[in-house]
Amino acid sequence: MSEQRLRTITVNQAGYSSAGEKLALFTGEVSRFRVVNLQTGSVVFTGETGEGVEDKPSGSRVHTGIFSAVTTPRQYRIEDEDGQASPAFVIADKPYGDLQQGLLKAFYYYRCGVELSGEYAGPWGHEACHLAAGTVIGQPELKLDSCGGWHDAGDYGKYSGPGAKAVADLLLAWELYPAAFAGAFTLPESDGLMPDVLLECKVELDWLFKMQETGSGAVYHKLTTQNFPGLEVMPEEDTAELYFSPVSAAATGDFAGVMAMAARVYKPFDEAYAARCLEAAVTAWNWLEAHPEEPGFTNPPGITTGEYGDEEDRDERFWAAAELFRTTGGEQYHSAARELAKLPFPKYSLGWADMGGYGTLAYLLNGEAQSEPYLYAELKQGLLAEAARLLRQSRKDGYRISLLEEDYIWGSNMLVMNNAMLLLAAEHFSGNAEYADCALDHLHYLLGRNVLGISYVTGFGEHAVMHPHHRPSVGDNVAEPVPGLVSGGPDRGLHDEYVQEHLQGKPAAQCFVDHEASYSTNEVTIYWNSPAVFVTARFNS
Ligand code: G3I
Ligand code: 9MR
Ligand code: ZN
Ligand code: CA
Repeated sequence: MSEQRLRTITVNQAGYSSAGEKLALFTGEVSRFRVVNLQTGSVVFTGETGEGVEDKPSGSRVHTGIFSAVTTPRQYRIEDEDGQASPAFVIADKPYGDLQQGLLKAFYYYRCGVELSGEYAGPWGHEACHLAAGTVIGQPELKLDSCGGWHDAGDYGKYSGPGAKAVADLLLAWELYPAAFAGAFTLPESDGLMPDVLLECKVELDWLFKMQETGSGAVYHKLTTQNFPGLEVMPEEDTAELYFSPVSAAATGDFAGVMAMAARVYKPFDEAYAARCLEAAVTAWNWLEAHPEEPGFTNPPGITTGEYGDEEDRDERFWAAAELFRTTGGEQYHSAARELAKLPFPKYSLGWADMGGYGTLAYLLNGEAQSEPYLYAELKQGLLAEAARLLRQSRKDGYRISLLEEDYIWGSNMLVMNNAMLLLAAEHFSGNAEYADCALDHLHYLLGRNVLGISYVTGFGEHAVMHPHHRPSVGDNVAEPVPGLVSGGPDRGLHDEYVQEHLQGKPAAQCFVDHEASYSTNEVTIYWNSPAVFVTARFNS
């Protein structure tokens, strides 16, 4: 692999909208720059970068180059007087249509249990995988159908809670920005009736039904082989025995939350399906009610795949109650949500372990009229205060995002997109356009306006991630990785051997390497893609 080089002129490689503000970010000294029309070679704009700010997370001095005056839809590049050049980018009326489509199509590529082929998969096809029944741990005689859903990530495990987060982001995107999902028919199931985003989520929901324990209503935490397969193993070659790990309260709460949401969203399209989702949500909820104190999940002996441990399940319970209340109006769910809301857990967080933010969004989106006014006001005020904090942090940051140095953890790009989602939720409830502008700055970061000048979305951008820790991309003999995948991004904790060897002493935002061995910085997952779909949909609606 070539030595990682810092690109000094960074842009959103997926482009900028004609009407919007346009900023490139430069590291190094103040300089003059020019915007060049790629087709004609002519200089369409010249300018000078601003004073610059010291940026702690990236360990660099960052200067702003404004070129908002360029509005003609074309392809461009920015150059400076030292012969440095930015990656190419477009200016277009709607630059992010293909990006949203690609980020959503990624879920098709994550599908398990079906062959991916032909016009839908392009060169990235593979045979049907993981078709065997799984063994329930603790009940060796019990074999259950486990087929379907999405692989979690670069590995082939399937995990209930992370799957629920991914579906929740996509369904929220559909609920808030339906116009952004009009007119795309790119899946084998596309019928012009149900939008692709709902068809794709149905794949995961259909699998989630299989994760609910018959009788109890509780939900198995995960379904995986005992160990991760080798990095070059294609999905259909991964034939080791599959195991259902024990049920957990976190998985059961997430399941109830997402099924209650699905019951509402699918109702106009398929009443019977919606009814099935609601029934599943209610049985899961009833189990939670009967099991108020449950231990957090830990991997059972012999299982070494992703643990997704979560010691705190009040957030998942809160989400379930709020979502069931929003969907059914049932007073028992409202009072449960009100009681849970009194407890101290994060209410504005959208992470796979901290799902309280989904409960808050469900309660607020249900409307003030249906609410307990004091709780509604408190949650709304809290959400806006959190967004204001993110806005303040972004304004101090050289790359204009809300992450502090300590936020560059495993999957930092999820925080980038989750924070952008929260800012957009604040825009929704306040009408304040500053929150949307700040969210867009987060998208610019993801697509290349970061200290490494790399687009963290495969297939999107001239300098995009090429070597994700993603088994199909490693094993398929196709040079280009599967497109539309969001890489985890910088992790200052240096959690794998490759980065431990190569990145010692780097500033937080540079603790990333585009190498397939780096699972802690360059893996991909469904729940890093899903908030990116939400954010992109906002700017396509
Ligand atoms: O929350 C703490 C924070 O308080 C602390 O300051 C920070 C310091 O490092 O750590 C934070 O915890 C991190 C946690 O993620 C937060 O989400 C841990 O260090 C970090 O190790 C942990 O990483 C998780 C990783 O699995 C290892 O368990 C990632 O979130 C999670 O996305 C990732 O998930 C894996 C699955 O296990 C297997 N499939 C692939 C998937 C993606 O890599
Ligand atoms: O490939 C695995 C990846 O999908 C996981 O996210 C990661 C963390 O749990 O683990 C990876 O597997 C590595 C294992 O943990 C340690 N040995 C090297 C494996 C990667 O090839
Ligand atoms: Zn599979
Ligand atoms: Ca939790």
